[in-house]
Amino acid sequence: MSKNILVTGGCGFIGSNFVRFVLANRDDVKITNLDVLTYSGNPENLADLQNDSRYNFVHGDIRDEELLGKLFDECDAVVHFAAESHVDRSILDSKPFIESNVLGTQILLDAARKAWGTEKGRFVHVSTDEVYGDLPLDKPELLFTESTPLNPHSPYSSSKAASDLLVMAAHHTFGLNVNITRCSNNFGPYQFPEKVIPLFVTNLIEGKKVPLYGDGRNVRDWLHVDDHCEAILTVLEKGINGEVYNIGGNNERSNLELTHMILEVMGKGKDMIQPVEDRLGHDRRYAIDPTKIKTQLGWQPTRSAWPQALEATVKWYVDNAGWWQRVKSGAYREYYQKQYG
Ligand code: NAD
Ligand code: TDX
Repeated sequence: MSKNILVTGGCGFIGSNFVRFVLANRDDVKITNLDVLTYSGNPENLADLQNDSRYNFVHGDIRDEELLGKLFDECDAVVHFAAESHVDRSILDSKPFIESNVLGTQILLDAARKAWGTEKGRFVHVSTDEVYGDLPLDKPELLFTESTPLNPHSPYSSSKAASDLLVMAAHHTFGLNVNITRCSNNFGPYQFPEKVIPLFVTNLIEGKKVPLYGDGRNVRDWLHVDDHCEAILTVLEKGINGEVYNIGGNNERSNLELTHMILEVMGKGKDMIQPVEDRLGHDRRYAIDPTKIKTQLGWQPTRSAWPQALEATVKWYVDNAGWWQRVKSGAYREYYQKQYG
């Protein structure tokens, strides 16, 4: 097991849950969290670890080669979350996506290679199911497997697919020890309230309507963030060098079904739905086949069953209003204005 893990993007939604998950479940691990703190990076997400001697925060960019040189000397694995992560923002302005997701990943790979060569280290790249493109609604038997061709549609997913290819290039060309994980949509605590679940829940708490894109029939495959974190830790500990692992919980829901469930949990009526213009190039359906990670590495999702897991997540946002109110009052306001008018 790796003892000194460099986590990139650990102040974001999944990264912060991962840091907390690993420190709670492994006694002998130290984590350095490298995060530049973009709009979605929030050190408050890990405020409870401030005094934990096994946790160290470094405020910096994955594109800072000099800084990376020092950090890689002191770690034996990297789990790479840092990225621009929101599809709608990539449609408004794709440049930051290319800079962090593509260039940033390459700079990180180069630093890993220089520090570790082919003998040491592990590089786990956290990617997404969106790199496979989308699936039709009328063929429910079709799922994304690891051999589904990459066919990304948005600037976000294209930048993630580019980073996946660069990771495999570092493996084939330089022998870097790598894994790629491709997970479906996550939900849980500390998700930035631009993503659909925290956006809808916090809007409803504030008495606002929820903006549902298009006909609401688009389907997403939902997994609790802690199940994702456990899967990444499993890949870090047991993954075979050079392999890709899909992660998902076979939990497909249309956006309309999701919205109705949130409204029901929160005791609100369907009149709170505000149909809005569809997302440009809106992917119809994502659905992951997680057979490989289940059968080869023994991972199972245990925290994602609906409606309980969704109810618990809604409750977290109700109980932690201070957290998202501080987030929503910042730079996020400007973006919301641009996106939804
Ligand atoms: P997020 O936007 O909440 O967090 C991203 C974090 O990365 C932030 O803390 C940000 O400050 C940091 N960051 C961005 N650019 C950086 C840079 N140049 N240098 C250092 N830090 C930087 O995103 P998330 O939802 O937690 O997603 C994390 C990763 O998981 C992403 O790579 C994303 O593609 C992937 N993923 C997300 C989901 C999902 O449902 N959210 C599903 C599958 C995969
Ligand atoms: O206001 C909204 N209204 C709406 O109907 C928003 C923000 C979203 N939606 C729809 C669009 C999608 O079909 O809800 C669905 C989920 O949207 P997002 O939360 O933006 O997630 P998605 O675009 O599916 O991408 C997410 O999952 C894969 C993450 O943001 C990515 O980082 C991850 O790779």
